[in-house]
Amino acid sequence: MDAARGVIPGCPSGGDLRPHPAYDAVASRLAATYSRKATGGPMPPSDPPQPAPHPAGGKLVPCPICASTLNWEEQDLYRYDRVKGNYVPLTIPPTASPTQQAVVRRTAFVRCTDQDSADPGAAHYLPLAYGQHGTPSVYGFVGATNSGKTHLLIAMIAQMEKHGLGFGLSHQAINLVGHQSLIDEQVSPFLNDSRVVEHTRPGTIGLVDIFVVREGAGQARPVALFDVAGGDLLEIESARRFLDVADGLIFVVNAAELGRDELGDRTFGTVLELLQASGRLPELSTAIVLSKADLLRFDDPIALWLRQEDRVLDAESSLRESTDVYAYLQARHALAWSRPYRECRKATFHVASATGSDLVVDKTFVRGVRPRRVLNPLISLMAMTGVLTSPEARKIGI
Ligand SMILES: Nc1nc2c(ncn2[C@@H]2O[C@H](COP(=O)(O)OP(=O)(O)O)[C@@H](O)[C@H]2O)c(=O)[nH]1
Ligand SMILES: [Mg+2]
Ligand SMILES: [Zn+2]
Repeated sequence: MDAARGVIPGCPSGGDLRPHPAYDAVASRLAATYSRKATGGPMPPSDPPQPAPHPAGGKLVPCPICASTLNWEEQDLYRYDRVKGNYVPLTIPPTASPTQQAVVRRTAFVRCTDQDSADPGAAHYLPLAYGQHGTPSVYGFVGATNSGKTHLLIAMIAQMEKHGLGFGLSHQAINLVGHQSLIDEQVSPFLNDSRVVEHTRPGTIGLVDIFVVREGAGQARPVALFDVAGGDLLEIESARRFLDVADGLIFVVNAAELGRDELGDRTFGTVLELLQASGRLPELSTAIVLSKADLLRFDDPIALWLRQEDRVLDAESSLRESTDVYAYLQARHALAWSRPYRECRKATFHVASATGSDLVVDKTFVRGVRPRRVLNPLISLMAMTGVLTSPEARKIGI
């Protein structure tokens, strides 16, 4: 093996649990996690949390876009008018039958006025279903521009659409209009025609899609996925507001950047410092994803993990993968990239490739697109943030 490429001689991988310094670090954190659990410390509650009831009745739901609190039962309803390309007030005729009302309400939106915007008319719209289930979970992707956030997110949605989440989990998109255009304009060209996904507009924190996820016959929980543009996060007010409502973050480590800068990705530091300042770090869970791992396909143990199954919820395998990725980052002098693991409440490390290959000609991946292991980070994050509540899910995260 080639030490110059950062391959770890004898690095533990797969089923081979040989002692490695990194194991001490992760194993002691795991032990602490278990003892916290045993002593009733701050672990996920046994029942999914419920949205706060409003003192005067109704249900309070934080808006994932601007962090203001909405009383869900008092909202006027809107619908998206395709012809006008805008949202218009929705009136349900009083003569409509309960079934007709339910059908109309499935595509209804509530309006949230952007209090902090300079434009007094600025507003955004959330699907009515967002506030009608258990407490929503809000996840965002963090990483420098070009780290692979958008491709990872689109590959996740593609795999969810194609294969589902697996092991008895069901999911359903709740912003039907937005979901369909996401599929038509981004997911399908990426998966079917191997097209490169367009860059996120700089300076935006974009809500990409919202699903409700249900474990067996359990309560449905909304999960909102945000693509956070990299770069000058400190400059973007919406980034700060987003961090006030986020429950989980997917930190994207760009495999192509390892070894170039020992200080790691500045975006990670910026986000962690903002969270530190607002006192939110101890509440947050994180999945740290070594993305574009196809570029490391000659490096054990990354190649080995890249070949493993996706859509797996297995605490032991998750710990082994976390340990291997941590050890790999250490060997590549890239431990700065593992900072979210040191500072957040719970973390997992993952190996993933959104595209499966790297050669791009004329905005097309010429060897085709084959996402590898993109859903495990999302599944782990759902486990760590209490969306999944099975005994195995509760053991995920170090
Ligand atoms: N080899 C490889 N390249 C990727 C992968 N994902 C993204 N890329 C490349 O990295 C570039 C930036 O990805 P993008 O998702 O736009 O990054 P973002 O700025 O963090 O959203 C893309 O144009 C792709 O060419 C991957 O899984 N493997
Ligand atoms: Mg992007
Ligand atoms: Zn809002």
